[in-house]
Amino acid sequence: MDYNNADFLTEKILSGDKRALSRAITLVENEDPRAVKIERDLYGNTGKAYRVGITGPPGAGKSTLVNVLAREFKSRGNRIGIIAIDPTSPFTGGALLGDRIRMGAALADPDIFMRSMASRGGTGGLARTTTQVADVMDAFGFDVLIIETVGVGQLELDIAGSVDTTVVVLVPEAGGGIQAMKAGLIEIADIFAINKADRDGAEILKSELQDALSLMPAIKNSSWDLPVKLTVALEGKGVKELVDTVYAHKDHLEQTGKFHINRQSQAEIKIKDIVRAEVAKRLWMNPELSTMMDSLSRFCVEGKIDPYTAARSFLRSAEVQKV
Ligand SMILES: Nc1nc2c(ncn2[C@@H]2O[C@H](COP(=O)(O)OP(=O)(O)OP(=O)(O)O)[C@@H](O)[C@H]2O)c(=O)[nH]1
Ligand SMILES: [Mg+2]
Repeated sequence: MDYNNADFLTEKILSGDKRALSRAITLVENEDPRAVKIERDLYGNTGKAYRVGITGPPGAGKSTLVNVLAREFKSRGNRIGIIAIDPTSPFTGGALLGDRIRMGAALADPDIFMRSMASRGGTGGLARTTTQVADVMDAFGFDVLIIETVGVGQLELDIAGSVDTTVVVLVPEAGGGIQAMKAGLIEIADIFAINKADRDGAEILKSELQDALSLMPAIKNSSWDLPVKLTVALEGKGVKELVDTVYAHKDHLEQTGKFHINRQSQAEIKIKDIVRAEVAKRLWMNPELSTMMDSLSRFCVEGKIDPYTAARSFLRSAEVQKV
């Protein structure tokens, strides 16, 4: 038995071995076949961690906030797992190093485990395997999972489908409320944190946001009043209140039954992803279909057929062959 063996890793993860956890996460990230076995065997132990997403524009102070949030959650008796989605290339390591420095204090803590992932291959500001990594960390026994993802235009929307509470971090700047509305951040936010509130304009942004919110009927009619909190992550200010607000949102989800509904739609997304990948694999790996694809693509270039008709004949052929 060793750290390359799936059963060994599963057993060690359940007994709290962080080295096994790190190793399994690497297998998941690399989409190694052993990861599927580990994920399946661990699945019965997932679902206990409360998942909090931290998103927002680059440089808003998300990592700094995650660091202080993690310590606040810990002071309330929780063990914390952090996943930081690094928007840059996995090969430079630059942002990874940066995150390690900004989260320095939290990292030295045995109750806080941090993992950076490259966002490559994924959409929605999440790495493709983020939810699988989160599941493995969940099974390990963390009480709270914090997922940091960079907000890049529309692309952070996926985070909202992967966590229980989404905190959108903004910073004071002119027109920030309008920008948040345009970028669709209001739709995904469960809580707003205006960070860098030590700077001018935080109160103005807060009232801008509240004005924008009052204009949105869907949000006005919701039984959850979208809170806008001020934080100074660098000084740890407002962090207790922010954690209180996360717990208030959790209570709201549980009391309204939304917690269960959200978790179910997250499970549906996971199943669909697996089905999609499996279908694609079957189609692309089939030798006869592959030959057919060669011809079809050639016919397209030669102007004999359009891609839609080509796709339809391809699918018909897959059906006939019962692929
Ligand atoms: N003045 C002030 N600066 C802050 C505050 N919080 C974070 N910063 C600074 O803002 C800069 C960016 O902080 P990060 O925590 O790296 O921000 P981020 O959103 O994680 O950045 P990316 O992950 O690169 O998008 C750093 O220099 C922080 O020290 C704050 O509350 N006030
Ligand atoms: Mg960061």
